[in-house]
Amino acid sequence: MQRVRERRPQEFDRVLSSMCTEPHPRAHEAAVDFLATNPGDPETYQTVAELEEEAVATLGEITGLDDPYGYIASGGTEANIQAVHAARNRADAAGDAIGNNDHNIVAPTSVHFSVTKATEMLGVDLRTVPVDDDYRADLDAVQAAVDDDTALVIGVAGSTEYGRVDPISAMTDIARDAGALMHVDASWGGFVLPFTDYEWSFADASIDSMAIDPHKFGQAPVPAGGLLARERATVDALAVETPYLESTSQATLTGTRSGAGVAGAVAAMDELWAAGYRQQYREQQANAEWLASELAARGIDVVEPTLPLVSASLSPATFDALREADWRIARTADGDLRVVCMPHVTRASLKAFLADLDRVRS
Ligand code: 0PR
Repeated sequence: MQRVRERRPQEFDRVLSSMCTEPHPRAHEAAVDFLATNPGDPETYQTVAELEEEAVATLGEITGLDDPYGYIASGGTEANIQAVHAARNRADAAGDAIGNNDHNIVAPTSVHFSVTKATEMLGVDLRTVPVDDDYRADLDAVQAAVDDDTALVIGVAGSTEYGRVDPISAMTDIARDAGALMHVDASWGGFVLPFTDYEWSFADASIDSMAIDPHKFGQAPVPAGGLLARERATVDALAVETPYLESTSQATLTGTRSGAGVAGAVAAMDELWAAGYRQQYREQQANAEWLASELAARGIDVVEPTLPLVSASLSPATFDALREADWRIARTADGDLRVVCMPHVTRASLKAFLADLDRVRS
């Protein structure tokens, strides 16, 4: 049997729903080269371990952090889980002294569902607060939700459904006043936000940790997420001893993990940081604005794309007809169409999409 050889992976030309993209060719090559390496065993696979340190250093540069701690995770899910995990462990350690281990975390309803996974696994209470009319965390609601038992506040910098950036600085102030840590989920937005005026980074606010995924806008192959921390204590709070490895401790959630993601991330960032990513941001932001104006010109309600992501209302029948025409499109929880302008999305494919939209609506 040749079950794989007979098949080709899906083309990207009709994929408008994905937050992953085709890896940069150099990243692809690097991933193949390092496929059999395991950064989970850094004393055996020393080259990939060095590359991981370099990846974290470059992610620090991108996010405004001089001496970053952290590692290349399997994705935004793992980075978010570990941010909650570290905050819980740090709060536990502080709480032990006063006999209180009853923690909560506060995040807007727009937060990615990986945070639900984290709080379920870690036994902490998730307090979600509403977003405002522009889909950003409502600050009064954040303020009202935090208390002495809040271990972590999470803000999203580039939200999954509408590409919104929460008011990170103000949320960080609220977290600080409550004695909580602050985490920013820039899993999707992290490689475009450096080219915008948003306040989102370690340089903009005294945030403690961040998720930023090379395998999304970073053009690295899956699996390559990033967990970054300002203080060593955050990563130390995750570390377990590794008695039979030559290294002494491990802070990752996974054990054996792919060196392909690590090497691919470094290769992509070497090629693209900063000029290539800037160019990609400009093109995709222009594509998103163009698509939004074309949809609006057809009388369709559109949410303004503040990052390269367009949401618009389409009837279920139109949506289904476009799926039938092989467009890979997704919906928000409210049923809006969601088009993510990732690097593989070209103006030509958006034109073809609009032509099909006009056909199915007529
Ligand atoms: N944080 C944010 C803001 C995200 O948008 C996502 C993923 C995550 C965290 C979790 O990241 P990982 O999936 O890397 O663990 N958001 C999309 C989603 O889950 C990702 C996606 C990727 C969707 C590829 C579709 C797709 O084809 O919906």
